[in-house]
Amino acid sequence: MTNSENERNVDRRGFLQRMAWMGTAALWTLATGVVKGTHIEDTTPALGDGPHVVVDNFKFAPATIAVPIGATVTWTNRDDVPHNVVSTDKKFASPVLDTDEKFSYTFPAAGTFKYYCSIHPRMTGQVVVG
Ligand SMILES: [Cu+2]
Repeated sequence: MTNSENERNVDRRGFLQRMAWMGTAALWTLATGVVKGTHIEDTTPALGDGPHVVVDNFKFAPATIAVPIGATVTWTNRDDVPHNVVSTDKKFASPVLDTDEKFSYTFPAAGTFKYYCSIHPRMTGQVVVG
């Protein structure tokens, strides 16, 4: 083995060691990400705090929700098709919510606030505030 061949081999070993280290680092990052993801799911209540309406199977559930003045209602689309939440009186309107996306609106005054899904107008619900 000549001197220069020996140097090349050393170089290659160093390269392989760096690659192995990078692979370990990448795996560690992935593992940490998975742990973090699990951690968030474990500590966050499935439906969040406050009054909640779930959109599932082309229905708002509950269809009527009663909340105190100042409450923030959160809608979550648990359906596998997009829906939205649009106030009949144009008081609020969500963007189109894909699966698991949320929309929140705070109701500052008493009243009955009807809403529907403009994509599927037969989907209706109401928030009774007061
Ligand atoms: Cu819909």
